Amino acid sequence: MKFLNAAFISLLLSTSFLVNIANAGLILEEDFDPITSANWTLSNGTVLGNPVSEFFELNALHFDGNGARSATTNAFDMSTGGLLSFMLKIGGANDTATFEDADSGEDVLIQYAANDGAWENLLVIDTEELLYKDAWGMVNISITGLAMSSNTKFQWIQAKHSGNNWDNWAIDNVKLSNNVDVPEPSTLAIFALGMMGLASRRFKKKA
Ligand SMILES: [Ca+2]
Ligand SMILES: [Ca+2]
Ligand SMILES: [Ca+2]
Ligand SMILES: [Ca+2]
Repeated sequence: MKFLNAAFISLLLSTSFLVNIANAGLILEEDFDPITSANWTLSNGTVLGNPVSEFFELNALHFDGNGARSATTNAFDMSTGGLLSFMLKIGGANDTATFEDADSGEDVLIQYAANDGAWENLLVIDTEELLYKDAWGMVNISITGLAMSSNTKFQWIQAKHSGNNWDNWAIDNVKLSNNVDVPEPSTLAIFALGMMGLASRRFKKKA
């Protein structure tokens, strides 16, 4: 009976180990429904939601107002590299109250800062880019090279625009993952067998 308990516990341990590995890659997930404020430092970005029918899914982080418009994440360990993905829409010829046509030269920059260094561009998105003009499109950015630090922050920023109510854009469904070394199944099996062996030895000693 005791041995069965020990075996069961080691099985539980190895199962939870498996679950941890499966989730280890995703380190930031934000759908703004509602926003997790602790994830962000915002400047002239507002979370708007239904009934803004032009949004991708319920609420989105919408950029408006005077001054540089930006959203900055916390720092993450990106030393193994990874992937940043999000949905983006930029005001175009449709010219609505929520998405006024952003003009040429009013680029949206996605940047990183490694180990508290200077902000560097990961991607510059021209506001005339067809993929995101008046329509939601997905952006995928591989985190490689100098962005791979143990302390990397990310930000979205539009420094140039015509001020309050002009030249709008929004983001939704931000996901950041880092690459993890996933142990091979054989390693896991050996680990589980080892746990069972230890448990049975402990039982035998007691008996
Ligand atoms: Ca959303
Ligand atoms: Ca404009
Ligand atoms: Ca435009
Ligand atoms: Ca403008």
